[in-house]
Amino acid sequence: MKLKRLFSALAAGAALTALCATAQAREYSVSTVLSDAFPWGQAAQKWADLVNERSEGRITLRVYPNAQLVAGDQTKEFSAMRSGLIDMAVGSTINWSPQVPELNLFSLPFLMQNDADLDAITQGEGGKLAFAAIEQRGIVPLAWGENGFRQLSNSAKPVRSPADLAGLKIRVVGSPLFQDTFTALGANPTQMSWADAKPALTTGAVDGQENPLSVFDVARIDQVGQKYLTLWNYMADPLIFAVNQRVWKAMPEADRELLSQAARDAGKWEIELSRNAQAQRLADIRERGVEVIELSEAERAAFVEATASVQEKWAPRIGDALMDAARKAVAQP
Ligand code: X2X
Repeated sequence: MKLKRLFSALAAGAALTALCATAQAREYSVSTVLSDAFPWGQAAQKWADLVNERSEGRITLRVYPNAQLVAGDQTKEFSAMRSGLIDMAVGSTINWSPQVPELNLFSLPFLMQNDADLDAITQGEGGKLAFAAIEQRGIVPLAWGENGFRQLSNSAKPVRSPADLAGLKIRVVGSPLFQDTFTALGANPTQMSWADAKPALTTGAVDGQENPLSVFDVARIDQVGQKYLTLWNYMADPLIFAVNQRVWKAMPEADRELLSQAARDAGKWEIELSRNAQAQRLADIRERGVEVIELSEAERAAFVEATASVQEKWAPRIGDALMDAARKAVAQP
């Protein structure tokens, strides 16, 4: 009799545990622009995998690539996350800058020259200020990843100077700063989403585009007539792992910590992965017959000079504190 009671108590206990587990099991949406064929999508998937593993299946992050949760309009991702339409995202500073002007910092032409400059900003005071700006707008930023230094390609000719860009139609992201940069360079910038970019290159509606080597490589941009690739490291867009504030507040503290640590681990993993692949990607791109143009110091300086007005115009929108922190960071030897 006693034993029977014990068994039924145990059974009830097990049922209760199962119920709690189901009650606690949660799924969240994560938006990205690029799929897991690219480092960007892999960053989000890594985050999802780590969270799933560390929560023993209790928390599922479901990744929705190709900006599909905002019908392909990547510059709406931040607003959609803020309104709660999207729970989380791994997003580019470029795409969020229409809503978070401070993030234009990373799009300033020729502010950063290399990975060390980028890290000095994101890992220092600049990174803290950028995260504070995001937080102020109702989103909780957790960690950095990266899309990478953006290089310029076109179908017409080797571009070595601003004069070579004269009149070339260049697809740029739907962020006003890019319009200014390419106008200052004498090109003819056309804003469109990534979803529209490849078709526009295919038909020749535009002559060129700018994206990191990983994107050029994986999306096979060489196959849509982009024969010339200028390595100019004119800017880099970091990725940010982030969560809607209400979703965040509703989570138990332990889950927040789990999610946040997993984001930092996934970001670190993706940054390494992305950087380590650079040399091979460039070799593959050359192998496919793309002419790669490397600039001398003097050639690069001409681009820097031509775009100086863009930094001047945008610095006030980014804010003095962030501009100062970034300028100090890149001045470090
Ligand atoms: O649209 C682009 O060029 C891309 C994929 O790099 C971004 O989303 C910033």
